[in-house]
Amino acid sequence: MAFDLTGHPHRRFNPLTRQWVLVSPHRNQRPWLGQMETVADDAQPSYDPACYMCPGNTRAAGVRNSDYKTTFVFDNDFPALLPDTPADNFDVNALLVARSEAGICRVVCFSPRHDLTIARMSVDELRPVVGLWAQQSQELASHKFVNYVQVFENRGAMMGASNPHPHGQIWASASVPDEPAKEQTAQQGYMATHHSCLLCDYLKIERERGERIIFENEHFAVLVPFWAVWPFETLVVARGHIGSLPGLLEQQKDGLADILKRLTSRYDRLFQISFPYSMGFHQSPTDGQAHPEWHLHAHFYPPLLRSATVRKFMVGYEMLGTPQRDITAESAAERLREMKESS
Ligand code: H2U
Ligand code: ZN
Repeated sequence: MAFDLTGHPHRRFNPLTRQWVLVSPHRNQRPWLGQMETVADDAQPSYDPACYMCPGNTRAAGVRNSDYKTTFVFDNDFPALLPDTPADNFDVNALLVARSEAGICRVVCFSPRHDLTIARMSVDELRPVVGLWAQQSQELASHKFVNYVQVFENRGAMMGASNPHPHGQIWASASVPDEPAKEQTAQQGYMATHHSCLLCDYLKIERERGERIIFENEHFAVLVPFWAVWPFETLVVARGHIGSLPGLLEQQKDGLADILKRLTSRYDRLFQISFPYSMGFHQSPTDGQAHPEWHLHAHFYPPLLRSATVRKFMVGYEMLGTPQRDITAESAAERLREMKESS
């Protein structure tokens, strides 16, 4: 009996984090065969006087938002990191180890409209969001103590977003957080061995094979990575070897805005709801070193599995062993490829 990726349980390797995922395709739980209940989309007003992100409203700290027309950025009033944290270490026998962490946390409103989402915004409206992410990444990196800028969005109550107003966050920190740190080690290791970029080479293979590519434009490609853990996880990869958001040319920023709109509108169609996810960009650290190994990309991690209400839980074996999935990356990609995009 020959080993077959579509029929036999197997482990797949994530070369970016050097971790494994267990795939059980023999269970063949094609998620679209499950019950398809639709959930009432709680329609939002275009302006909510009680929202701390709407233009002109007052936030928890008593500060008033400007009457912004496109995007708006502010320092998080309840920041997880503080810029003036003194640098120090704590170490008891290498067993009780702590390091102080300085940082800056900001909130980015994508639109003055309370009722929009990335999927419902136009590409023209998304373009300033991409521009702001790049500008903020650059500005935050200019603070001497900042070595990494993490741009992300928690979308939907299921992912813990505190407010439906379209927004994301940016945390700039003195340390490179664990996920990009793992990816950095892997990208450096790959470049040292192969004398080429891990994600450039990976994207080339995926474009040749086609089975996990969802769609692409001139500047970015969207695929379900071979090693995806979340059922409809996707990877947005820059087609050129670009290390960071500030490194994007203007037409590449246009390309990214187009990709974001198209991907999220496909997601919304999948289970006919405003699709929840956590997404974020991984980019080069800002530690003053050259990082030729870094290749800009975004991860979308949506929790839903089978319908608007049936989510994947990372429990049991995944907490104690390794992450596991039934539906293969290839069938998730096929499903997302079938979805229509909205304009
Ligand atoms: P999330 O929805 O992704 O949790 O982000 C909202 C952030 O907004 C959250 O980190 C901040 C919270 O601290 N916030 C303010 O900065 N000001 C407020 O008035 C309320 C919430
Ligand atoms: Zn609002």
